[in-house]
Formats: sequence, C-alpha cells, structure tokens
Amino acid sequence: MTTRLSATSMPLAGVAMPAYDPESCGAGIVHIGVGAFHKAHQAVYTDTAMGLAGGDWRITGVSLRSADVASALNPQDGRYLLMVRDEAGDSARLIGSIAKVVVAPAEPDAVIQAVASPETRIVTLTVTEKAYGIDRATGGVDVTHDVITHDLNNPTTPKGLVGFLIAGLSRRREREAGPLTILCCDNLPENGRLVRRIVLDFAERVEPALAQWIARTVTFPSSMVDRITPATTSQTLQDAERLSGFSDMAAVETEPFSQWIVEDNFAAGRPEWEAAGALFVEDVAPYEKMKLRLLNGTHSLLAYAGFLAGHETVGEAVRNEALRAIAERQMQASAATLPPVPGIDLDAYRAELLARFANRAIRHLTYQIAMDGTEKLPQRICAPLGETLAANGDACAFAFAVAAWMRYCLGVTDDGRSYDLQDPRQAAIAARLDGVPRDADAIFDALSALQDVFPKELAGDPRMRGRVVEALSTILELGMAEAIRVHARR
Ligand code: CS2
Repeated sequence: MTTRLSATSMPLAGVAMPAYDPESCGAGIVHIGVGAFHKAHQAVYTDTAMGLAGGDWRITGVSLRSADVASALNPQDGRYLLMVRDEAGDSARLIGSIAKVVVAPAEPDAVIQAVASPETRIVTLTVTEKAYGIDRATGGVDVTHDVITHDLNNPTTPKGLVGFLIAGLSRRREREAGPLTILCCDNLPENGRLVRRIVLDFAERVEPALAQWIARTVTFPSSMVDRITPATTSQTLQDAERLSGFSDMAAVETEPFSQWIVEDNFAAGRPEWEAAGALFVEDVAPYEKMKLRLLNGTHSLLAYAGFLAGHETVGEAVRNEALRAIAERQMQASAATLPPVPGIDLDAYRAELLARFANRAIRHLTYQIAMDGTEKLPQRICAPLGETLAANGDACAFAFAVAAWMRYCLGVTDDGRSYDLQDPRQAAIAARLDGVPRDADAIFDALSALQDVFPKELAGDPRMRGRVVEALSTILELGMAEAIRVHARR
C-alpha cells in the first residue's frame, strides 16, 4: 500500500516543495470553508508569501458542516498536492500553509477560540453565497433563514457562519485580543461591505455594544478572487498519487490562471500576498463587477444551457459553436454595463476567459456550477440585465440565460431524466411550479415572482418578460440543444 502523504514525505522529483519550514511558522489566519477553491487559491498565495517573506501566517481551517476535509488533511499534517493543469501538461506542488482543520459541529468551542485567539489576525472566508444568510432586500441578515434564527436565539452555541463570527468576536473583545480583519473571498458584489453589514446587523440584535466594538476594531476589506477549480474527484487523487508517489486524500487540481485583487485595509497586518501576485488596490468594486458578470455570469449561462443540452463540462459547452456565440453575446452586453477597470483591457479579458473555459485538461462540471442558482443569478445576470434595461438597452443578450435557468428549475432533462436542483430555495421553486402547465408564460410568472432573485422592477418589466418568454418557449418547444442553435442565429 502506498504511504500516506505527511510533513516528512519526500515526494518524487518534479514536485515543488514549500520554500520554508511550515512547522516552524505560527498560525495567523483562520479560514472558514476549506474547500477545493481555498486550497487552490488563498492557501497557495499564503504558501508562496511565507516562502518568500516568512511570517507566522499558517492557516487554521474551519469546516462548518462536514468532517471530510479534516479527515483528509489532518492525518497528512495539512499537506496536499496542488496540480496545475492545462493542455501542455501538469505541474505539481506541495502546499504547507494549512496547519490543521477544525470541524465546527464536533468542536464548536475550538472555532470560537480560534477567532478569539490573539495569534489570529485575519479570518478569511469561502463559504459560498448561501451561507451568509443575507436578506437581499435590506442587506442585513435574513431573519427567516433557519441557521440565522438558530444562531440569534443561541448566540453562544452557534451553527452558522455569522453566529460563529459573532461568538468569536465577542470572546475576542472579552480577552482584549486586539483588532482583526475579516476578508470575504466569495463571489458576491462588494463582498467586504456586505459581510460587514450582516455581521453588524446580527451583533446589533444580540448586543448593541458588541456591534460598536466590532465597528471600531474589525476591518472588512473587499476582494475579488479567481481561479477555476473543479471539485476533487477520485481521478484527481489517482493522478496526485502518480505524481507524488504518496497517497493523498486532499489533492486538488486547478487551472494555471489565478487572480486576487484585494482592498488594502487590514487591521492587524497581513502576509506579503503581493509577493505571490495579489494586487492591492483602493477600490475592488470594478474588478468584482467585471469578474462576476463576465466570468461567473457566462459560467451560469453555460451551466444551465450546457447541462440541459447534454454537455457535462464547461469545456464541452463552450466548444459548442452556437452556445459559444450566445455566451459571447452575453459577455459583450455585460461588458457594456461595466465602468472602466484600471489596468484591464476588457476585450482581451473576454478572449482569455473563453480560452480558460475551453481548457481540456480541466473537467469542470456544468452540474456543479448550476448549483445554488437563486444565490448566483442576482449578481451575475439580473444586475447587468436590470442596468441594461435602465439604459434603454435590449434584454435579449441576457434572456437566454434567465430562460435556461427557468427551464433548469423544472428538474428534468429533455430525455426525461430527473436531477436534484441543489438550490437552497428548491422547496420554494417546487411550490411555485406546482400545478403550473408546461407553458413559458406560466413558468415565467411562477419563477419571476421569487423576489430574492428578481427585484420587483425587473420582474415587472415587460421588455424582460417578452424576451425571456420568447427564449423559454423555444427551449420548451424544440428542446435545449436545438433551441441553442435557433437562438444563436437570432
Ligand atoms: C463558478 C465559480 O461554481 C461557480 O458558480 O462560476 O466557482 C468559478 O469557477 C470561480 O468563481 C472562478 O474563479
């Protein structure tokens, strides 16, 4: 049997090793949501930064729900192989920046303690959009969200992200452990400001004095993160073993491209992430908008339309010429809604995105990206769509994505296979679609009434309705694959 990877492993030649001694560095970061993306992004920047500039910045990972990541990483002393793949081949590197992973349901106090520890100077987050429990109408916490309700009623024994942050911050204040930075790395617009608002709103409801302390002591810079990282599969693990010579249950595969744009507003220092290529700027908003609308918005279109047309991966979907044409049209319309983005040529950025999507060495499943549509559509599609209409533009370029998502909500493919929507609002979607005939107008009415997804003005705009119903009728009538061909010619 192959030996399990650990801190003392000497992998095969060709695997790059950490350029520092991880065990001699202290921890300085708590990261909540240790998924494949974190392991291919922030953990890598921190690993490079410690290699170049040192510092006590190792990461204590936190999983809010499952014990899987902890059982993969802890027996390996936090080590894992990062495989960077493109059509020219793979390169592999051992990452040493994660010290350990704590599982919140098993050790809730360890999570609170980690946030409160004076060693901890930064808490980074990749928990996905739905974990924040945002009320999109007010920007505060959604008091109907079951985890938020639980945590508001049980502030010392939380279950969710905001509850743990508040419990940790409250203990931090008690211990006088000093200022802290909370750095959101999820794909949400103005993500730092957004997290600050929900944290302060929650604190205000539990203890107003704590909210005041947080406002004075904690900073919430925004950041734009980018690296296409599919979920790890058994193939990933096999490839990692072949490359390193060790059994590695935590290996991750990703693309060569990587970007991190961060607002430089840190309350208690930070690693030299710029040495690893991060860009520090005063205002992240234009970069975030660009990435959410051009990369993520196109991803969502390719996910819904591609999945239903039988394309298992984003690569296959974007190699379908007609779907690619629809994607390019949506990108062009999205780009027209963007302010100038300092240092970025948007045409070149769009062309590079299409090449990244087409990377044959990465199998990024359309079904994976299709997950949580109600949390993703607002910033990716509805916001540029609403702005386009407000400027008297045409909704046409965005209508196919909305129609494809609505068709996807029916939960069954054109050849009759059912699939799970994997959406936090799937019960509400099912309730709205219950008894609704297979008719574009009726489906549009049922789903456009989801106010968390479609703001009232947008849902009520006849120009959006006309275009989406038109696209959805074609999809229902001809099936997705043929509808893509027809729509591309329009
Ligand atoms: C994707 C993102 O799953 C999704 O919704 O659009 O995870 C995307 O791959 C990343 O944001 C790329 O940086």
